[in-house]
Amino acid sequence: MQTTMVNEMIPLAQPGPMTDAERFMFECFGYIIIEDVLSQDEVEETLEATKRLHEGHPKERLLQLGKGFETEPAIERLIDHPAVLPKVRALYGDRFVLQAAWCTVQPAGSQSVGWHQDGSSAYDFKQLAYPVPLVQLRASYNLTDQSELFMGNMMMIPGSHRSPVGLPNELRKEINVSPIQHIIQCKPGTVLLFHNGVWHSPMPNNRDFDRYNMHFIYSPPWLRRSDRFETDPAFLERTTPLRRALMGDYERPDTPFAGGFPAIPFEDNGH
Ligand SMILES: O=C(O)CCC(=O)C(=O)O
Repeated sequence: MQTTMVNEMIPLAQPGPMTDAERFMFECFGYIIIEDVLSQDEVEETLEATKRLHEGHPKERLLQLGKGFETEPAIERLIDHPAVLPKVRALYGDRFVLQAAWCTVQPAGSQSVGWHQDGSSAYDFKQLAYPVPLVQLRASYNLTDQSELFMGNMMMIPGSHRSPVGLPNELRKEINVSPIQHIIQCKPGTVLLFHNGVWHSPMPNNRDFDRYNMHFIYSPPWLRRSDRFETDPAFLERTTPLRRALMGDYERPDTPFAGGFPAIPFEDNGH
């Protein structure tokens, strides 16, 4: 190879509010990476919770289980994590909901390579507009070591959320699809925040331990939730006002002039 580049182009961001430079990176790449969001103790506690959720479920291929926050406090705490939520708010403004929370395992010695953009196969988000709008913003918490290749790492194609053409069909089950792809190598406790339009895939997990990621997907309030029809009333009753609002269980979400959408009680909103 004759061409070289001086840096590895990792879109690193700091925990907390989105800086202008981070916003620029997000808009260019479609994703940013926030390191050290969870301490080792928090990673362990969350990992235990995710393993409990998957108990009794088959461990053959990638499996995603929703709404674990209803029963697992360690998962619930991540819904409005201060390292991440301000960035979600920077991208959406003050009205958004948790559309889904997927607790995802890529079992030891398994692979589910499949490059895709997030969205709905029933009505593809690409049909809405070009470039595909931000309607599912995913905060993906890595709970197991993914610092080397073939640990179930997320693979991403930076900037692909702006591509008017899709990744060719014949490449979608391949690991290496483009010289511009990135493979995220990161420690547990790192968060990847990405736009639904970015082409991505899990890398195979060739290790002898299961890979767990906890994905939180934030959306505009009118997008139908995908991990639940409604939130458990007992959870709504006992959780915090902010988390309750983020569940989006509005009584009449479709009243005119946004009347059905009560303001989300962010701390700095005077609530
Ligand atoms: O957890 C993973 O490895 C990938 C999940 C994913 O790509 C998705 O749910 O769209």
